[in-house]
Amino acid sequence: MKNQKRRSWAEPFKIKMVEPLKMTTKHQRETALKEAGFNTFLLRSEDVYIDLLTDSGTNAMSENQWAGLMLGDEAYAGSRNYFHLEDAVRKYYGYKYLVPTHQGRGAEHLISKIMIKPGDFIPGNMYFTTTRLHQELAGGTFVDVIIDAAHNPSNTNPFKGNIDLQKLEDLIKKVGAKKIPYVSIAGTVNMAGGQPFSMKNLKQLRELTNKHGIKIVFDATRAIENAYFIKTRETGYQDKNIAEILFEMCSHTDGATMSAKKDLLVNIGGFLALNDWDAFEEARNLVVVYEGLHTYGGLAGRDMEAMARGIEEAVMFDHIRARIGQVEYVGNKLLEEDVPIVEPIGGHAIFLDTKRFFPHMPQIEFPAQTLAAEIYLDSGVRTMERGIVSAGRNKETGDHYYPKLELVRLTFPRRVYTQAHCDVATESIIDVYERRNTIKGLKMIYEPKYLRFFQARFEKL
Ligand code: P61
Repeated sequence: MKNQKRRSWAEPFKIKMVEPLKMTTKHQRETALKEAGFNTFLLRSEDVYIDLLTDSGTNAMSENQWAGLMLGDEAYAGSRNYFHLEDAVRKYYGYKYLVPTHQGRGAEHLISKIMIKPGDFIPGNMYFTTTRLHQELAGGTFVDVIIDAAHNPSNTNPFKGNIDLQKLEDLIKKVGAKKIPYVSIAGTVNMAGGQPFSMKNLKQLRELTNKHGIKIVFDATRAIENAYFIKTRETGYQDKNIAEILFEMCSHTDGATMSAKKDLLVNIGGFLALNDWDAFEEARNLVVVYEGLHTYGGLAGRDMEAMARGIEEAVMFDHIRARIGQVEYVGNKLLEEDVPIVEPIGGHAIFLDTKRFFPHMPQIEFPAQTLAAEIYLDSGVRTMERGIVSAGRNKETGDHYYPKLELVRLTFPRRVYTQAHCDVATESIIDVYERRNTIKGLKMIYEPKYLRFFQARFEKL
């Protein structure tokens, strides 16, 4: 004990209200899993013990956010909560104009419709499922320009979310800048394992895109987590606070799409933020068609209030350090037991590397889907597939994409689970790892057309 390193943080909150969890037997979980077609998205949440499916909308709000709900101004037009949110977005993200949306994909839909013409190309630092689909539905083609290291789970580059500027230049040469309306850059790249980009890389990207008149649209969903990594890993940023780094990041971009269900500590909400008046005018008009009036965008006034208050809390250093610290805690425990995970440990989740976990299983037997099902069966812990099922099919050839990364994501909702929950989840994964050679893969028996991973069904081989 004496020699043990002192832990430098604990959760900067205490618990005021609790939500009971149901414990299930293995037999109950077997039945639930079969009914769900071996897809963790199709489980009833009541049958889940520790829910690490996602950090999206699953966060615990603070007393200040809950108090804010009571101040919801539910006017159809001109709600005061909209103006509060607009002020907060201007202050912390720095964009001039705000269009609220019901969640992130609502903003992706609008920006794709406004900026992409059929035949365009949209380079980005790895695909995200909903982002790419909206780009494709608008007639565009996504092009992955993330650095190669991001596709290698064992590469420990601290900024695996960086854009490979050479790949981008090559694309510009090949298709011409006119066919590239914008570069789509995401903070702590989700599909790469929650990996950040550096400020240096973003600045270089800005220089290159300025040269060619190409815009940058920032997926700011987890921008604050990215800012934490810049502060802790990038030279020159140690003495800046999270809010300053966030503001600087946004200042190098032209606009942002936001799923507020992550960084911003709310259960629902999102926005599109822009600097260009013309694009804003169009977004403000289109939002009326798809989401709701431009001063609520599909949200209740109270949701916008909770979001505005969430921004203030999300940039607090103690909060973000504890949030990412919890993820690191789990990752380090798994590494101690030699369980293969994506390194460095990312911001919102631990990603199990199933190519190393199940070296005997071909990708077409859905190793990550199999592992997510197996973990649920073992302990009632729910995780998510991020591999071949999530990647979907090539829209031209109709064949599966075979992504290099075949991962299971253990995603940590903010301010929800204790260290003991983390220990239970970790122990379950270690147990499954110990009997990994006895586990058989799956076959897909139902495949929906869009975002198939949400609703696909499987059977045991
Ligand atoms: C998640 F399995 N993420 O990580 P919306 N950009 C980014 C996201 O992470 C994101 C959205 C845009 C989710 C929910 C989810 O394939 C899936 O508010 C970086 O969810 O519309 C969402 O924001 C979209 C899970 C989404 C998935 C798509 O769990």
